[in-house]
Amino acid sequence: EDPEKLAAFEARIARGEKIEPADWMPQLYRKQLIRMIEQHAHSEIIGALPEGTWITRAPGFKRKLALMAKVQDEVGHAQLLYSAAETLGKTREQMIQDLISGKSKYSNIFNYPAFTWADACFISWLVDAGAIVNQLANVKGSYGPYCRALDRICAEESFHLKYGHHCVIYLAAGTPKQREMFQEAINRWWAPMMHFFGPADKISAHTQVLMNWKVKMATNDDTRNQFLDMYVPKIWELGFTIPDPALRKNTETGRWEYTEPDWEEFKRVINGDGPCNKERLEVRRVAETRGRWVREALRSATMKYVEPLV
Ligand code: FAQ
Repeated sequence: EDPEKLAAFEARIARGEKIEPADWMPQLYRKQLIRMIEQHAHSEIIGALPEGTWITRAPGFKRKLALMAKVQDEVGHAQLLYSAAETLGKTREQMIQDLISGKSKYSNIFNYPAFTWADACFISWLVDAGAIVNQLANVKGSYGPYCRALDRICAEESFHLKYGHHCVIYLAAGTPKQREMFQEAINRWWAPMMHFFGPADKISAHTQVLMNWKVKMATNDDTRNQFLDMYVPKIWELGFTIPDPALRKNTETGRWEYTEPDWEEFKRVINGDGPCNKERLEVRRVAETRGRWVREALRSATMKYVEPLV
């Protein structure tokens, strides 16, 4: 890599300038961004599945409508993110191929089943909350197309968060059975939620390089801590418990203490061996196969339309 170009690139980042697709960038910056944005896009598309199965079973017409709009938004976020990743030179077709072949990763948390309506509520409130903590930090990052996509995503996610919170408050203020359902959802989802922010800083592979180039604006432990800071008090306020006896805020350090998450389980799940990985990818494979004729028809319709004009 040309040291002068690299120094000029890093100086731009230090000044807080955005890097745009046609600008010079180190190969590693491009590679890391493709990896991260692509995984983020896949997470949105796979993330639509556990909640998506609840659209027809959501309690009441208004909840069905709201959930349908939310799921549609998540798929829209994937489209924005695939477009941002494409500016770096990887085609959307290749990204989809890498998703369905299992080569690319996506968020651990969507490999768990949403058994009950309360699980869907946990996702809408707390998984969205976790996603927002991460995205609000990275919106100030260095790559223009990713930041602009995140900006729009955050605006939409803030509605999802309100919707999710509303659903949870309803359960919390409901019958003992409804409260029990949400408590069970917390018990099931807490471990994956702790994993969601990524491995502990001391074992995270990419944090340092991503933070040097302002792609990632906070470490995994910092975003996890921020999430705990904002949401644990809200969960406790509603009278629910969190299945970690060691969870407490250390008032001296200002940091949360918790039982070390099981990173072996995390690794298994992100490498394809979680409770729902096969099922999630199968849904995407079927969609890809069933949608092929639509893509082909569109391509040939465009050709026919364009040809007479040339
Ligand atoms: N799941 O070195 P690090 C959402 C992998 S969007 C799976 O710490 P990094 C919206 C990582 O890729 C949720 N894999 O990695 C929604 C790497 O593997 P590799 C997604 C994970 O990149 C809500 C290895 O572990 N958000 O939820 C995870 O510095 C509700 C080493 O890890 C984003 O993607 C994980 N949780 O930090 C939708 C935001 N964590 O590639 C529907 C953008 C780590 O070497 C319903 N991404 N890995 O094979 C990021 O901010 C970062 O990529 C992190 C990971 C923080 C996720």
